[in-house]
Amino acid sequence: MNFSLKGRTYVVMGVANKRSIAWGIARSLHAAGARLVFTYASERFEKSVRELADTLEDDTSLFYECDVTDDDAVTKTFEDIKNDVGTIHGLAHCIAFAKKEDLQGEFVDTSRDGYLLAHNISAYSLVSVARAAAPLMTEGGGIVTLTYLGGERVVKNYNVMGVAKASLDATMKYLANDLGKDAIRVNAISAGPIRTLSAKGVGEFSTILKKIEADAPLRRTVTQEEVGDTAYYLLSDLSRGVTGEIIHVDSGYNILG
Ligand code: NDP
Ligand code: KAL
Repeated sequence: MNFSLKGRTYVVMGVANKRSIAWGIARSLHAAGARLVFTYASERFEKSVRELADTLEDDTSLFYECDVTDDDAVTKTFEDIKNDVGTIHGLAHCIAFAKKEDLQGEFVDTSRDGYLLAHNISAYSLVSVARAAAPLMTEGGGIVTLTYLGGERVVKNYNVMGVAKASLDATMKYLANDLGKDAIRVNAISAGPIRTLSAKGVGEFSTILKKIEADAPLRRTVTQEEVGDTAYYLLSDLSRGVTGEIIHVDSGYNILG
């Protein structure tokens, strides 16, 4: 069995900057020999994604704008990718968003608007992206999404995003069941807290990191590289018997009572 990704193409959605988990995934896939296709929400991040990709050795990456709240944009992005590269072998979905005011205080105060926005971008987007990407995975493939413990348990301040992650986790499993007959596997990585742009400005983030360092079985936080290598595992044939699974890359924190 050959676990190199040479000759394979993977779409990576959600690189904002060098701290993004998506960038950790991109580097692991690239190190394994994959060709990369990047998508970003708006022009605002295009330059930074292109500059990062430029740092990859022998870079042959492609770039597309794709706001996942827009069904036509999602459809067009994957049509363009099909025209430009043909077959793809997998996809990393590293996208989430909620309004700042819904990530503090009490969950009971979440507005209908805020609830729908968080679910639209953070959970439904996996459905629309999987539907658009599946026809390009003519040799089978893998889809990986990023989730967090706050979807399984109540975590202070995570609020509406926790409910959206619970929806994302179930979405991942239903997609795994639908797409399995086409040899497409769908899995999630539940990452421990990592300081990224999304985490910036989040109250008490440093306290959360300190708690992981004190209590997690490995007594340390995890890195983008560690999540990236697990994504490589899930997107390669190493995990060929695994689908509908949530792998925690969190120093073991989730096993604590
Ligand atoms: P980043 O801020 O680096 O990435 C978040 C990404 O979401 C951005 O690239 C942003 O795109 C994208 N995004 C937001 N709205 C849209 C949209 N409408 N269309 C397309 N893309 C959109 O943060 P992370 O790397 O931390 O987040 C990646 C994933 O990891 C998220 O699902 C997050 O919930 C999850 N996660 C993060 C953890 C952490 O501690 N950091 C822990 C567990 C899970 P753009 O930049 O182009 O706006
Ligand atoms: C318990 C934790 C800390 C509490 C809070 C909330 C974290 C929510 C994640 C969510 C994705 C953050 C946002 O949507 C931020 C957004 O309102 C403002 N930021 C932006 O618009 C930037 C510029 C762009 C790039 O961000 C996005 N997302 O588009 C959770 C911690 C311990 C773990 C984390 C951070 C989990 C997670 O899901 O990210």
